[in-house]
Amino acid sequence: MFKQETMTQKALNRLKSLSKTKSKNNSIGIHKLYADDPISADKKTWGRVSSPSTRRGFLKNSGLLAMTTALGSSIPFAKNMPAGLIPAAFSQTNDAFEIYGKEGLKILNDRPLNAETPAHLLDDAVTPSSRLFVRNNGIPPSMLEVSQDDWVLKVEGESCENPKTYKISELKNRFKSHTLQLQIECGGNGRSEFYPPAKGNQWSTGAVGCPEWSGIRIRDILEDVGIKNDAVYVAYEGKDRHLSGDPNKRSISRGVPIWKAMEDESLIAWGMNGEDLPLIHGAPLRMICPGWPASVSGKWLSKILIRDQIHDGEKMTGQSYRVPCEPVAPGTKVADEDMCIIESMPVKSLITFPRSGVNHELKRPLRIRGHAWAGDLSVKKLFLSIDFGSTWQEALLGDPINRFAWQHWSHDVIFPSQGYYEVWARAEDSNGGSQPVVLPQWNPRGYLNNACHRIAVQVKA
Ligand SMILES: Nc1nc2c(c(=O)[nH]1)N[C@H]1C(S)=C(S)[C@@H](COP(=O)(O)O)O[C@H]1N2
Ligand SMILES: [Mo]
Repeated sequence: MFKQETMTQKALNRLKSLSKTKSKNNSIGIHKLYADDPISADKKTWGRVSSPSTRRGFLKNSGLLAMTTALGSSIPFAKNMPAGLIPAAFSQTNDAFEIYGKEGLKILNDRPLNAETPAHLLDDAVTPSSRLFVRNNGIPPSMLEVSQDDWVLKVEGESCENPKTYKISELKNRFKSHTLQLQIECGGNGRSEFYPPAKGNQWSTGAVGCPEWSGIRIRDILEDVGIKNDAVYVAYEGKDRHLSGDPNKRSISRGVPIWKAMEDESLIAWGMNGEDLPLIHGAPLRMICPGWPASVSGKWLSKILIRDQIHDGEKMTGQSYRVPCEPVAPGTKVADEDMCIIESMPVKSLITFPRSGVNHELKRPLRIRGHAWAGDLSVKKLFLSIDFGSTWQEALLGDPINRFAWQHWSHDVIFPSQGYYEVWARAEDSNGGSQPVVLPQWNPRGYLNNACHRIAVQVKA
């Protein structure tokens, strides 16, 4: 899907000039640029106003790769390709603005690119790559930079006995491969519901997914280099760039305590759903530490650091991916030293069928289904309510296919009359913890919203 196209010399020159043009527009996302004034946006971005025929020629020459570079993210792509090198369709709605290889995602930001999946498109047992959310903090590397043959992974850090550099072929040949279905969820998923609102991507429910990943255990690599006794944390560095374009700044570099990195399901992955990792999801190599905020699952992985202290990389410190150590009133400013790092994500569930807003015939039962997950724990029970939480019915809940895979549930609901109903889903974890029906504890950055998902059903006689 993300196969590189043949590059002609002409296309390479074009790429160079595009990246120059792009830097002039550094401060503004292309989506916004086009929303404001599509015609002049075309001119600013491409240096000319194009006609449909010249555009077609351009696409044939340098293709998706050039668009990737121009947009500073992986290939946002317009569905219908009307006039304009970058179609004026970008200016209209999110529906007209598509990311290459994706289907029906909602774009929240295009610089950096962030897009979430509507709940009804997360219905698959295993999330296909076309439906996995995208969360970038910076500018991903280009297709040219992520070849499997040239890529190296360095392992070093204060608590690393013998720093080493591995080629991908070595990782594949020397260590045992594992394929597991593992859930990742952005720490900010659900942020849009908090009040007072928190800055950042206004995720609703769609920054979660559960694809099948293939790779090796992080533990096997750590043991290969040797871990000193004072090791505390394992962190990643990736090959994406800071939004400013400054090569000395990093967009994100996070990590996990060493025990989490040593778990059976913490992987260095090169594959997703039986194919090579798509560029947008971290090709050619990424970390997966499931059940924790997905920000610990570093994409475009180029370095693993074994640290003798809690990692202090970009977005590890300050207020990033942290919540108040003690509960605070909504709207409170909290000092950095009173913020604690988020570890396991809380219990949560999603209704993936039917889509909210369906009409349903009164005389038939309606089979509702979805998934549930619980960070490092598992889900023990799943309840549905059709009366705003007054009464709850227990759904049929399956076991995870492996630890850290989400669990599927379903239940036949019989509505007592025609009219407007809401179906609410509430999961309970293996420690007896439940999803809140209203909202969990407010926090300044709007993390960890695991409130019940609800859909609307109009029942007709
Ligand atoms: N190198 C790198 N790794 C990264 C990020 C990033 O911006 N750069 N974003 C993180 C965050 S915040 C999330 S939620 C997940 C998103 O993974 P996905 O885009 O494959 O869904 O990747 C994480 N890993
Ligand atoms: Mo995230």
